[in-house]
Amino acid sequence: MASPDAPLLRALNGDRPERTPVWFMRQAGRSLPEYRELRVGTRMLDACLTPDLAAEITLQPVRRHGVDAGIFFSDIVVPLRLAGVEVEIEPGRGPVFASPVRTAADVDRLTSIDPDVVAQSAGPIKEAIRYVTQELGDVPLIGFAGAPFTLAAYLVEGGPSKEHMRARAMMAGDPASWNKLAGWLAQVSHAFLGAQIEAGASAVQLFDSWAGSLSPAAYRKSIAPHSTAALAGHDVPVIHFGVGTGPFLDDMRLGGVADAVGVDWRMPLDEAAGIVGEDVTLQGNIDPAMLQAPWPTLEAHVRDVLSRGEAARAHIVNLGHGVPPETDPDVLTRIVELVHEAQ
Ligand code: 1CP
Repeated sequence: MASPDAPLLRALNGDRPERTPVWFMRQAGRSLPEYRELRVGTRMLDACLTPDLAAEITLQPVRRHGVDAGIFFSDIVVPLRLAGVEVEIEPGRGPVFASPVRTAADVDRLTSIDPDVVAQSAGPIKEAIRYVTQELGDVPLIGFAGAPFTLAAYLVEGGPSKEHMRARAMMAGDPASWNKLAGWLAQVSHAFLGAQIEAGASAVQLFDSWAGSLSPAAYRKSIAPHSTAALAGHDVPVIHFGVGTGPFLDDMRLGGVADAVGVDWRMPLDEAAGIVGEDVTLQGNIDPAMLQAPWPTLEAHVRDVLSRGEAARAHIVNLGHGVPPETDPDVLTRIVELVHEAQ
């Protein structure tokens, strides 16, 4: 069991531990050679649902970098697979659905699946998490889920897209179908988070990676209530993350449901702190592009992030988005050392 004194949990609670906590979105997988070796011959979603593989991949970056949290190795579309939706993750591309959900009839068909199925079929995930949390000892495990909009962005399109036009078009043109779809996705993500918490996750992160494609008005009206529902009643701290959410950053607090808000690399943390106020922790926001810069440039950037983070009630260091696959893992280890040593 993670200790309540773990720096990550203290920071989520609004404290400033002696050591600033640091972890990296997408630390599990991709940039690690030991990950690529383990994954040979296993499809991504099969790896997610094989307990010993998922557990080992979750632990790899914690051992290697000494980060302050593990993030469970899985994917935002795993609960959809558990619900029986036909989805694969194509290498180099991302989630692809056999049948995009575009019309009112498509939405009716999908949402007739009982979201309780997710909880009932979450056995492999819970098994992996029970093992991981035992191995992690004092270090907290972060569980996660996709927010309804980011999941819908894939489902409606049928795969990855740039501006998520079809999901936004459904929202604008057929709000009844949109609310039905987003409401169902909220229940699916809620069940996925519940399974992870039940098995031992100490905190959760809701990824609304693509929320930045929305206007503040659309976010407030058509998204925030569903994201709030995905988190309702879970009694562990919540981190809420999106890319490009500067124009509605205060809404990302979800009226106080989020204990921490993730900030991407575009907005300095002191500016973000001025917007969200003193009731929320900030997470971020090293520019992933900086990981390619010479160390003195990167070091100065990390120190700047740390110093601007002092404007928030508490700060969890992370990247502004996920670790790019081509990242040299030693650079991540060096950042962890720097953050832990910095006063
Ligand atoms: O074969 C592979 O290695 C596939 C690459 C991969 C990996 C390692 C995918 C496909 N997903 C994952 C794991 C994953 N996905 C994690 C693991 C834990 C960790 O963070 O280390 C997490 C938290 C996710 C969440 C996820 N999946 C998000 C939100 C986070 C983010 O980066 O914004 C999103 C948008 C997805 C969809 C997805 N899955 C995979 C890819 C390549 C994508 C993005 C596709 C796109 O660009 O639209």
